[in-house]
Amino acid sequence: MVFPQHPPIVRLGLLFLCHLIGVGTLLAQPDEEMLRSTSAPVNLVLNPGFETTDKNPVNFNYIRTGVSNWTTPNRGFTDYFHAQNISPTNRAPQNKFGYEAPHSGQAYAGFCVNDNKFNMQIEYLETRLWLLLETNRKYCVSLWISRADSFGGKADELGIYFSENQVDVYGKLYLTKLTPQITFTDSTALSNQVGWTRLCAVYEAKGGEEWLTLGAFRAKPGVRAHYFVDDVAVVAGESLLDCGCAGELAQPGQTYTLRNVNFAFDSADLLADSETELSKLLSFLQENPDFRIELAGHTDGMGGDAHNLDLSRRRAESVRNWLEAKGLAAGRVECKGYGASQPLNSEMTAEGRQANRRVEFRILTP
Ligand SMILES: [Ca+2]
Repeated sequence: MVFPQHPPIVRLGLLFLCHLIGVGTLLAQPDEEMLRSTSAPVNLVLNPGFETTDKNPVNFNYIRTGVSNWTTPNRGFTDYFHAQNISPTNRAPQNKFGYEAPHSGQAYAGFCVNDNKFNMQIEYLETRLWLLLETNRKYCVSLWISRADSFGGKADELGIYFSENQVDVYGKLYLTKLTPQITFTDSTALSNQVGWTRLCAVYEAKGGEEWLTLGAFRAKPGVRAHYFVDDVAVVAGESLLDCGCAGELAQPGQTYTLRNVNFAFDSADLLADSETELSKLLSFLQENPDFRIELAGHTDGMGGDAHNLDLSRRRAESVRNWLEAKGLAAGRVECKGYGASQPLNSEMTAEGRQANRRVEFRILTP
């Protein structure tokens, strides 16, 4: 189902009306008051796991013909797989593209990136968000993918394009004129054929975005690949750590600067306001028990080199001690002090020096 063009508040009213008069609401609609009163992150994607359908899910094979709240922007036939489908080609876990159990529930979607045999299969998924994105607010955008077994190729990148208006080029094939705001290039994730991998990014909204389009916007002719997709999410979140973007944080060269982790002047004593971010780091490490990290302390350029090296190392160790005091197993954190040798900003201003005083972490490769 695709909602008609009404602003969100009108849509809420329509949904409520449908509910009152018993027109089978096809989705488990969140209640807006409940959404606004809860502190838990709310997914702005409706029907994120493709479980809710407008028709009996045993009978159709394409997203556009029956999956609630999802459509396609072009003429590609984006696939739908359901455990109960009468056609073995569109069943889950086994179907015409390979074997994969749903990441959630009984269903998932799938799209071809290209098909050099028929040269007509480039497929996308499109959905209307539950609420408009807010100006300058940051969101965690994530989905689970699995590359299908049947094609040898893989995409170099997948993208997500946010727009105020619905993308509708039905009759055309490619969306290559669009520039997705988010591009996923994690080669390991895009290659993986066994089980599901999460793609994840932080997106700062322009404001007013209401539609999300997902697929390969830079497909190369001759590449033939198919991806299964499940559990698409857009929730408020500030950083890769907030969002639990494990694969992205583990990319080679990726360093994450802890936000609002501060120390008493010229000391390794953590200030109390550091605990919010440190708690996120602790949760992240507990959710990803295979990860080991290096914590790197950095000072500004005030003070002597030897003193700064020592202070920066002790600050990293303070963070490690905090994590271990909260239950993190020993041996998962290495500490380094870099003193003032790796400034991020000018030492000439107070703001610059403040940015240079920091603790970073990077995930160590096994
Ligand atoms: Ca699902």
